Amino acid sequence: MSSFQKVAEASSKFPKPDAAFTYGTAGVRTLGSLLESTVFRVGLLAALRSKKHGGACIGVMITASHNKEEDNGVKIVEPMGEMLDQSWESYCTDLANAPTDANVTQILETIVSKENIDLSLPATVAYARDTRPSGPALQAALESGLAALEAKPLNFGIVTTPQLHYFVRCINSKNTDNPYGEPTEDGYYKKLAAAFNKLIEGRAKTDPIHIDAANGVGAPQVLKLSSFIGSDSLDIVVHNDTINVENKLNVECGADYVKSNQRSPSGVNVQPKQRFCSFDGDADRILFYYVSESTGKFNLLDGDKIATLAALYIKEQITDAGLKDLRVGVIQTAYANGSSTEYIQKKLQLPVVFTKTGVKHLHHEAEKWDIGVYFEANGHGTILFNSKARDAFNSAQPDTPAQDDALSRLRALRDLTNETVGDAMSDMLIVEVILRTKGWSLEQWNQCYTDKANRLLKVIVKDRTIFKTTNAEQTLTSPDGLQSTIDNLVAKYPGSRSFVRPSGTEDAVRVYAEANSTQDCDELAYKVAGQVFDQAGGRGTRPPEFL
Ligand code: 16G
Ligand code: MG
Repeated sequence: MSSFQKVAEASSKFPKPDAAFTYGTAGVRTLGSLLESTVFRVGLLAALRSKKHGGACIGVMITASHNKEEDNGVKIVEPMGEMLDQSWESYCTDLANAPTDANVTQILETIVSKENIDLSLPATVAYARDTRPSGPALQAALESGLAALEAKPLNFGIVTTPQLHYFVRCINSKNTDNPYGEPTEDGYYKKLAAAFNKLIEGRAKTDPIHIDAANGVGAPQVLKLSSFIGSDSLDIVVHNDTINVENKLNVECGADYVKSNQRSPSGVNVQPKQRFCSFDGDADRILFYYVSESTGKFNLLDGDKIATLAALYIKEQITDAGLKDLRVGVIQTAYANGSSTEYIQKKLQLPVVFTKTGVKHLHHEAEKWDIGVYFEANGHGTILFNSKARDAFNSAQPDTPAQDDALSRLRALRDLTNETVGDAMSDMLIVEVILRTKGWSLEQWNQCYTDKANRLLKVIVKDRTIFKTTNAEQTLTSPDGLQSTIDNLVAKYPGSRSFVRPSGTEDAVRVYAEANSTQDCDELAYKVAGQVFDQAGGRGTRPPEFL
């Protein structure tokens, strides 16, 4: 007789639809209407994960981020706020795809025995969702999963993804030497607001910051944050803030739209001198932009620009604080613009490490540094401070008042940062602090370096799993011969780069190219895409030969 009899009964209320699920780069993501059984089962797995961690609180976030409103998704958060350990991702995939209730309980039993889980331990799971219409039903399914394994449910309602990550870390660090904060929404706003107000002390107030909130959860949350900061310190104007009307979320707006289309979102009219940023649907990504006064041209400041700005500021602060032996590293992916890498290495004299695409890879690399700054070009990123950095900020003995000030700024910077995961609200304030400190407009910030021309194309092939990469996804090891074709093409365009990788989120192969001119870049991108199409069984229309 299974020890999971109650689970089997509860599971029968959430039959698996005829669909296949994968725990991918950012959890399971598909049409919200298909996800009830999966989210129920994620509840079961989260309960086991909590027991595996000796009863520590685990997080579950229900969101599909920048994807369309009908989609939804679910992901699990580890006790210190990180993404689910990769070794458990396949358990989630297996559970989600189990055809029958009996299969579900069998898989649970396998996990329990393989992972040596003591079922008598308590379990606690904190959860939240974004504004999607399918959210309430999925939340109910999750709660049934938690109840079936008697896990204690902590419902945080409708919040941003990074807020949920933050709450989980606060809960688990509460009684440690290094408590992260109060695990409440107000606690989050208070911590960020206090750190922000400390860092801008004595600086002149700037023009308002305009936010395109993608008609998502970031809209109400950033307004709450703003009320804690106070209008004496910062004016925030929120656009695309319609969260209660269907078919608005992420439609022609939000960070993903702005990055993919290289244009401002609909619903706003960006005027010269105005400072704009876009969040994505769950507010874990941010990008800035402005329109040139002289040319009227749209200019995007992406994750690479945020990483370089943050690295510049940190380098200055640790120098001013006399903490020169802290190791600061910047983590990027192959999508980082080559000019940003060059700026960090040559101008800032800081090391750059490349990882595979996906936040978890960057995050883990950043953990290896005393201060690790990581950002994907798409606007997802944060800064991590290890215990050596924290101790230095807290207990280094300053020789001068200037060093003392720099140390207190570093402490406040750490408080302003959501170290669990990229956070649009926190990142927005970090950027604001640095720009104010330097007295820079977005245009002045943009002048730090000039992006190389770049293009991202998508090719649909028969089987994208034949694409295997190494060297942080920059070199193909399969299909045979394709990499040398790419190398030969790249050699024809000075200062260029191109790489090909299978997408982790859709059935496509991505082709990236950059070069010194737009013409070279487009030519290279389309030529590489054509070769991918020819050599790997392209489907649909062959990419055009550019020119
Ligand atoms: C996911 C990742 C993002 C990555 C993107 C790549 C998280 C939270 N999100 O959205 O970091 O840039 O996938 O997508 O990890 P791709 O594999 O389809 O190019
Ligand atoms: Mg997101």
